Amino acid sequence: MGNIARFSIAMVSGVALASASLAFTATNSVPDSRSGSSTTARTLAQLLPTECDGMAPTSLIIGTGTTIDGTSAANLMLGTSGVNALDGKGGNDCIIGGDGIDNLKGGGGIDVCISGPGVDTFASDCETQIQ
Ligand SMILES: [Ca+2]
Repeated sequence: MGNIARFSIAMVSGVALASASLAFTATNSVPDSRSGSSTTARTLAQLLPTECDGMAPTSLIIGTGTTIDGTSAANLMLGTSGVNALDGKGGNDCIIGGDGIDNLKGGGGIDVCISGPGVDTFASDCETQIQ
């Protein structure tokens, strides 16, 4: 067999391999990663810190100003990074001051008040006080 014949066989084999490879990759598909998005719903109870385990908040109150008031319902309340006066009002509340020098008041119900960085003050109606 001459060099030209060997070269021709090698070329035909190479083209056949390349075609098979393209056909294989054309049938593969990569699913969307869904990176950056999530559609899994969370309950408020799942957002509670461990200090508030067993509580059943029905509303989430995220503070935006200095004074943050709860409702008569069981609240999960989050202070801001600044100074806050948080009042859970009625219901069994989980109150988190966050940063800043906060004043935490539980109101009615059995409340858990959690300080953050900074020296916070607790009213006596915070049944559980965590500095
Ligand atoms: Ca705060």
